[in-house]
Amino acid sequence: MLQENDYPISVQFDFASGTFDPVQIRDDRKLSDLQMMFHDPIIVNNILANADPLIYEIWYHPFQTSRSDMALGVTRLLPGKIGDEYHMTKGHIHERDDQPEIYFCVRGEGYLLLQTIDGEFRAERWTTGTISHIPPMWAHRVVNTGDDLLVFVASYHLSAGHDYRPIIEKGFRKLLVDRDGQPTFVESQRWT
Ligand code: S6P
Ligand code: ZN
Repeated sequence: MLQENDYPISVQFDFASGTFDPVQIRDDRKLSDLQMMFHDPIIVNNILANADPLIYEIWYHPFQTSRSDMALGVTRLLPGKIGDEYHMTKGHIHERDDQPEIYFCVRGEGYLLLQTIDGEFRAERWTTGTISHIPPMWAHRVVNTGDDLLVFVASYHLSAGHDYRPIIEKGFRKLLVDRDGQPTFVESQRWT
């Protein structure tokens, strides 16, 4: 017997704006939400003394039925840098170690950074149209190295859970910084 929430639902994605309608929840992540993520605390504090710029928006739609818990998340990552470091998402690992995710870059360019708890590191180059599979047990972060908005669509299970602690504590092994106008990987000092 179907329950009230067991019926199909569709939303309409707009490629021009990188948004969809109807949206259920929208989260804005500002610099103050990512203080621990960028490598130069002096630059972060100098910016925060005057302003708290928006880094990205997350538009969510949970699809919960009586037997399933999928979620759609669209992230709009603004172009820009904090000092020499490109705008990026906080990054997290799923609490459940059997939970993968699909990311689809629908606009812009950059990198998907992936890292295991043991420190295995991968960087996937993204251009518009790249679709990446994030296996379970890999922390994930997206970096916008372009001049345009980067938009990606995520599909995952709500029950996967989000753990930000490993990223807050040690970050990713590599940072993406601007060196003479070129996105360049450098080793993170925080990673030991
Ligand atoms: C959820 C999925 C995305 C992120 C979003 C923001 O599993 O990976 O929807 O939540 O891209 O990133 P973060 O690291 O701030 O959650
Ligand atoms: Zn995730």
